[in-house]
Amino acid sequence: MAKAYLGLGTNLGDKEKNLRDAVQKIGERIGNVSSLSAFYATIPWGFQSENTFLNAVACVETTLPPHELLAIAQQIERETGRTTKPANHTYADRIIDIDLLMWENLIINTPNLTLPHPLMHKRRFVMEPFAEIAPDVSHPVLGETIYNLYQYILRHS
Ligand code: PH2
Ligand code: MG
Ligand code: MG
Repeated sequence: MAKAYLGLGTNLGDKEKNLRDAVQKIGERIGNVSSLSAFYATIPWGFQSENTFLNAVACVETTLPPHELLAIAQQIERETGRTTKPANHTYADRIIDIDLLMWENLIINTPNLTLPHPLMHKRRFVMEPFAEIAPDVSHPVLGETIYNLYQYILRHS
């Protein structure tokens, strides 16, 4: 079994339900959700919106390789009601976003998937819930624990 870490975010509709529905589908189709962070209310990062986010991180134990996991996560996004994704590189309000943050300590760079997630260590809305459930996990590129990377964000914000 591989341990994969998923970042979840929503800023539209019934946000708690969106997260709970996504977690349930992840458990049914990707693997056992062995830990789930609290749900964190956060302000939009990188774009302007009046809709605040609810964010969480989950650890899932899976036999799926990363590209298959990603495809299923995207299918769950569509089913949970994510309709639009901007084609240009801007951010937009969304019912659910499921990002593959890490898959074990795998490092890959492909057109549709980069692991670890290239921006995760800069985002408090990811690193705070990640540090809650997996403080001792090491970032395979940066060589620091999730806890230390989160502390770095806190000191520099
Ligand atoms: N996701 C983004 C961009 N900005 N801000 C917050 N607070 N939470 C998110 O999940 C988020 C964001 C792109 O996926
Ligand atoms: Mg995202
Ligand atoms: Mg995404």
